[in-house]
Amino acid sequence: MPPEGNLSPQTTTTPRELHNFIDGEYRPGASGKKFESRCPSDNAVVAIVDEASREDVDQAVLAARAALSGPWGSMDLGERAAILNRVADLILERAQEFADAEISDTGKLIGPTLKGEIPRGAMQFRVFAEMAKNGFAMDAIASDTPGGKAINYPERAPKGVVAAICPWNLPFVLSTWKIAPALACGNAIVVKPSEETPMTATLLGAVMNDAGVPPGVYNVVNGFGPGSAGEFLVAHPGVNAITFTGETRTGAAITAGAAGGIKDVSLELGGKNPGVIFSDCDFDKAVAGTAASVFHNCGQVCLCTERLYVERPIFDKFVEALKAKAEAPRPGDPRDPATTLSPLISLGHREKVLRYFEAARTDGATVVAGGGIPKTDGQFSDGAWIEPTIWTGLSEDSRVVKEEVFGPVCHIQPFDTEDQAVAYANDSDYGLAATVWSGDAERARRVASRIEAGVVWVNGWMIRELRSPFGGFKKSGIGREGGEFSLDFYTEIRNVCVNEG
Ligand code: NAD
Ligand code: 6OD
Repeated sequence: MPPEGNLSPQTTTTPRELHNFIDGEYRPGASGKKFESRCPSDNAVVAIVDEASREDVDQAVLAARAALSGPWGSMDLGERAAILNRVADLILERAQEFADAEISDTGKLIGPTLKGEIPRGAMQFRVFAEMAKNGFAMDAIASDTPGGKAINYPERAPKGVVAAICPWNLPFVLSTWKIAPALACGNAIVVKPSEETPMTATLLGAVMNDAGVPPGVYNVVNGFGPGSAGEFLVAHPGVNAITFTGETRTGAAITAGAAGGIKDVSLELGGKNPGVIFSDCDFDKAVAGTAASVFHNCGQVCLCTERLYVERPIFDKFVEALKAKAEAPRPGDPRDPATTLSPLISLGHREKVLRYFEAARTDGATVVAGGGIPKTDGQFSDGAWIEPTIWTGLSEDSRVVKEEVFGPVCHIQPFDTEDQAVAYANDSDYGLAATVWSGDAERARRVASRIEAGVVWVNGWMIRELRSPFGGFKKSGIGREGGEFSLDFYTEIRNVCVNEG
């Protein structure tokens, strides 16, 4: 088996052996417990992973704490920025390896993985290297109070040891989203990848070493949530802050686990994102953009649209056009550029999605497209495939309209007035993302400003600037990350008040 710091191209017959990455080295787990990771396109075992015990997590956190008082803690910001830029360079040099690892874990399509997600992970390090290079200076505040004249100098200090608990849907993009700002701000980090997708975070350990990141600054512990690495990390007294992306109910459990230690928590949680399509939209662009927003990555992006509201005059035409888009993608080998459908993350997740298919039928949905499992041949017949699925005819309180499915699905509802569309869009416990499609720029902006969501796209989807704020309203999360918006979470602010009286 190849060592995890140098992943050769995957063959499904030779699973990789993955250790935890602690204090700059790959270490076997202390308990000897292991778990399997499978590729969902054919259900083959692709990795045998050491499950981190409480002792392993303790070692990782202690290594991170020790690193804070080593060279990393006192490093010049320009030098830290240079190291982060080297991390980016090395990811790009090894992009094929990272893409191969990500595909093995997720069954994602080669094109968007190699050309999109891996370079985007590298770009996170560039963005935060640039910010570190410029310093994190804040404006001084002069004051003249009855207590005396003074100048206040707010300054940023690292938070300490950050725990990053990551999901499986965009493993590299969403873990680097946390790792890059944490390191740029001078913290040390312990990453807990999803048990479904341990590879890219593990491989990144070797890149960190090669780039000159001191041992202990970047650590990876593999395992599950409750009773495993996730829970041990959240409870560890040496962790100062927890950044989490995943399901809303997991976010609630993590917040409860962190409360006793008064640890800061940043939560990027679930969504049930609406798309509002007015009759005056550019029809073809709205259909293409909406299809991408529903079906991309098999619907497994927190920003995917699952509720569509279409103005009545174009409702039937829109439903027909989206049906054609739903029926086009084809399953197959994710490494073949001709494959256009990727699988769900696991057979277990497919069971959950199939239960929603059943719930939609029970509630009386019209199944416009999909609703089942696509035909696949040979080795791929064991994969976690699902048909892109469209429903109409449900009431707004049906389960598939209310709950996040996290698959390539949507329900389409007609609307008659702008107020009704906004009311539909906001009638959700979640508030992560939304789209508005209209040729009337003023109306589109007006509607966008009334939608309760952390990001509202007008006439587009997934145009995501890494320096823009990201996070959710309501049960979609707490806090904002992205560019400067990450700084308040990854740093403590100290105010130095100089008396000039
Ligand atoms: P999940 O909540 O099941 O798991 C996420 C991570 O939390 C995993 O690493 C898991 O092992 C860990 N975990 C689970 N229980 C834990 C516990 N009690 N203590 C500590 N760690 C625990 O989420 P998932 O299934 O991996 O991802 C899909 C979900 O993530 C969807 O709901 C999706 O909307 C959401 N998501 C949100 C965003 C966002 O930015 N808002 C982005 C991507 C995914
Ligand atoms: O900004 C991005 O690149 C991106 N893919 C964000 C997705 C977030 C939630 O899954």
